[in-house]
Amino acid sequence: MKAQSISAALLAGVATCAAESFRAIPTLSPSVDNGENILPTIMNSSAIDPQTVCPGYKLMHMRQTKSGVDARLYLAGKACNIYGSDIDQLQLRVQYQTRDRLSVQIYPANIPDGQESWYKVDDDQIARPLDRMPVGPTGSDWEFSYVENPFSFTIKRKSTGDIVFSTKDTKLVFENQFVEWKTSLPSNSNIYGLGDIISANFELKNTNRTIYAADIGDAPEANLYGAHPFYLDHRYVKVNGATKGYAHGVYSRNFHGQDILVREGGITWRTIGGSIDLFFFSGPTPAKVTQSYVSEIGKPAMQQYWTFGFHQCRWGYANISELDNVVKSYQRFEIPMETIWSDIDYMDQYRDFTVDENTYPQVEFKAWLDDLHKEHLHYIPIVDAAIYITNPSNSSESYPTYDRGHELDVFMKNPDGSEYIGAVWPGYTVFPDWSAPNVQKWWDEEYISWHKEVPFDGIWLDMNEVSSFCVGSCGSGKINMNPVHPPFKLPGEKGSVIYSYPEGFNLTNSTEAAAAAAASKAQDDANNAQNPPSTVTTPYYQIPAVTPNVRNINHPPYAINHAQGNHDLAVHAVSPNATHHDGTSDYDVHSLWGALEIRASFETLLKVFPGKRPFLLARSTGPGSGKYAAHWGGDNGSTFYYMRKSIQQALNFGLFGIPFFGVDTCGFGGNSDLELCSRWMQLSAFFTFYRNHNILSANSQEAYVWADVATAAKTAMSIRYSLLPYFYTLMYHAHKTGSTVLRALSWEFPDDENLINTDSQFMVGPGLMVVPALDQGVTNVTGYFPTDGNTVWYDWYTGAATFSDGKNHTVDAPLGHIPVFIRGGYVLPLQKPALTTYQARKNPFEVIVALDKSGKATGNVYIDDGESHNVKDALFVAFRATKNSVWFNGVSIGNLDKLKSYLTNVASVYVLGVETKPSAVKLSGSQNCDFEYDTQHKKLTIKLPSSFVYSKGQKEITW
Ligand code: MIG
Repeated sequence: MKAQSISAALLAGVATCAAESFRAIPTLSPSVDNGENILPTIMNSSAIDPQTVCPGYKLMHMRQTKSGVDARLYLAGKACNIYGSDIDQLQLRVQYQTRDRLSVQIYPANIPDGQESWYKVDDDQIARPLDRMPVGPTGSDWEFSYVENPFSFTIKRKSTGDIVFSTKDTKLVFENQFVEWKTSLPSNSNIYGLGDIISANFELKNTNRTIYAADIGDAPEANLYGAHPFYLDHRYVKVNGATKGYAHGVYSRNFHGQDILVREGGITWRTIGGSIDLFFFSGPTPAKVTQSYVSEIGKPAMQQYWTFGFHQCRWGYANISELDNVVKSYQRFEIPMETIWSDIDYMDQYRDFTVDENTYPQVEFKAWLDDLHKEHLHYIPIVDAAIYITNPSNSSESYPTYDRGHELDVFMKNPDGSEYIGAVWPGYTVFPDWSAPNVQKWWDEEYISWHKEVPFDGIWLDMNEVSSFCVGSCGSGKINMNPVHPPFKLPGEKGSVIYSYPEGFNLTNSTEAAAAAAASKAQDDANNAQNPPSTVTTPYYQIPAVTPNVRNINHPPYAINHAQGNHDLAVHAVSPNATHHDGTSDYDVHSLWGALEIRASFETLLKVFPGKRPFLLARSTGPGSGKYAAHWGGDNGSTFYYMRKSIQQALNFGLFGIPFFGVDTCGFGGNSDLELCSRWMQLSAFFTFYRNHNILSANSQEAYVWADVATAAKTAMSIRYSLLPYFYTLMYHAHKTGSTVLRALSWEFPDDENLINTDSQFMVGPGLMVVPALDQGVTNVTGYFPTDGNTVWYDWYTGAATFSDGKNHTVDAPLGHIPVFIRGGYVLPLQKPALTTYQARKNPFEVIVALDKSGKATGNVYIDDGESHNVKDALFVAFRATKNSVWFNGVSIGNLDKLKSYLTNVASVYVLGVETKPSAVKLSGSQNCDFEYDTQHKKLTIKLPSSFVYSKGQKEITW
């Protein structure tokens, strides 16, 4: 069947489909997701400071090893048993692993059988940087020193004499449910990272960073979906009167729930388990720090070329004809749209690996997807972490995905060995256990067979914190009730209608804003009348006292500042006592569920698409997840605030090794509006992952909904699609070296102290700077134009040199215009844009050569087939420019004939910063080229003959 006829038929059917058949299913009471109301220890003024009562440790028996030193630490006095039971004897292991990497590890010397996971991270699950070729103390840039009693240690960078980390004059506290160490920071230290958190400032000062994977909307300062206990410390010192920046990185390989208290003078690290497993990366540039860190945790996956196209998603595309209408509308308005996504709407009653036969009938859907693929467009559906559990008493019900998984014994358990049953969208659910022996087989088979019915191109992994809408195994003994409705209203349901708008909506749309405000108040009043707001505001739950050598994993004695559900770890997540096949409790590995699902899913997609790069987008991530997946910033809101924060999120995930990153453009929660969506469609066009996504029932926000947004989006997209070869090449470098793609200005200009907190503008690679307008109602924006002495910033739109003085300047930014600057010294590879990446790759290439003050520039372009997992054929062309020439130097692997269709001609070279009109432009010293010179903007445009293509070997153009 043809798409045309299908969609016509469906369009005719829309009216009847809209009146959804009502299923009478019981709704879970909101109380199922209530935990205890706990006072986090850091907010408890009567909580005892372990430093005042604990004895610390005494170092003995130090001995040299091949890579460093080993020693024993003995409890130096009476156990304090403050938030757990003190461990008597610890092992200290120091390894000078490479010149720039030092490891300091402290863990119990005698770990009883079955308790390994209490203290150590499984190296197979999360890669541990190893001392493959230890350099020893003399070959290292680091120096480890210590005090015996009470034990403390200090880490110094030899080349700078800088003390980067010291526990001096503090006590180490090491208990079975609590580890505390304190380090001092000098006043010139600037800390970044420690996520997944959105914070007031890019640079972290006086802030509490809690790490515990949570299904929680993007609340500021809250512990969000992933666990990334890594920070970059960037310090500025005066050397001979000039300011110099030195950076190092610290990775604390601990994934237990934890509070990291960052203060002016130091950091207090408190975790509710695990051990001390620290790695120091000496930089000294920020770029080198991230490369070293990311190379150890796992370098980012190379992405397929099409994934750089624009993605459209929303929660609430109710049927195939709605999807079809979105695709067609983008085409009609000639706005590039590469990939259409499905949220949970397509599923049969929210069950993974199904389609709803009423709204997404499988045969028609497959035909529609086949037609989509013929147009070189793509499709990505969501897959939720939780698996519906078949109701055994309903003989008409069939959910083989669960039945097969149950048969293969792949789900998480209760401590008594029964299946752990929580609740998510479909009702009572079970959860895959990534340590179950058969789990990969089951997961593979579900996808392989489903892909035959629903030919998707990538997978979106949601809810993998892992989220559950009730406390504990709430479905145990109740699955005869399945399916059940979640214990809350869906967005758009009565009482949960969305009335919010971006900041300033009342200024731009006053009548609508007033009506929305009134409706919102009426809804709140009605809700309050029905369910008076609870009066319990103070925490009531008293954590039981420590029982020696017994762990309380449901309510650990130290309460981390977990932002979800009154701080109870069991709320809106699988509970701490859920148990895995390898014997671990959720308590010990909670924050790694997402990372493990990501890894398993990557293996699966390699089987679904043999030889091709898997595309995965995941919500909960950990160190190394970038090796397999992309990430989005989670449930932001449709506000200018979240648009601004998206830059900080992108930069942080760059530090965490997940450079393929984007946020829900135009905003997820709440209604968007013309102004915000226009700004945001333009801003996100410069992120690696570019997707518009919206919550169920909020006003539509596709780029064509407002004429002005359509125009703004097209403008920014034509720049993005021109830059696809540049983006793709940057991703290639990230994949090969662990480098970042979106960059903080401070990483590119590491000696400029003015950039400490700059996350309102950013770099794409080394050669492009974006200075977006981020506030409502503005028509200009003030940006900082850093310089390294040789820097020239060229306006993207005119090619003219602009400010290059290391100062703030205000530039025009009327709605529909995003200020973008090219950095002199860099060569950017481009290609003429098109409506799809497939078409764009058929267009001629172009090159921008942006000269710096000394008349130089370098850059490169990487070209392959855009999809192979193991690349066999590829071309890499390096560019090197001087005042009056540019050289192309190509090197290749494999057979370039296979890349022929991608090696279109290089049509033009634009040279920026050419002071005077040249008399001639020559190819290889002889052949004359056409050229134009723009005197006003000092821009030379060289037209190359149509035979000019990227190739192996050298080519030279002179002027
Ligand atoms: O609890 O699938 O972050 O992108 O639209 C909500 C519905 C579940 C959360 C994801 C969001 C997605 C939504 N999901």
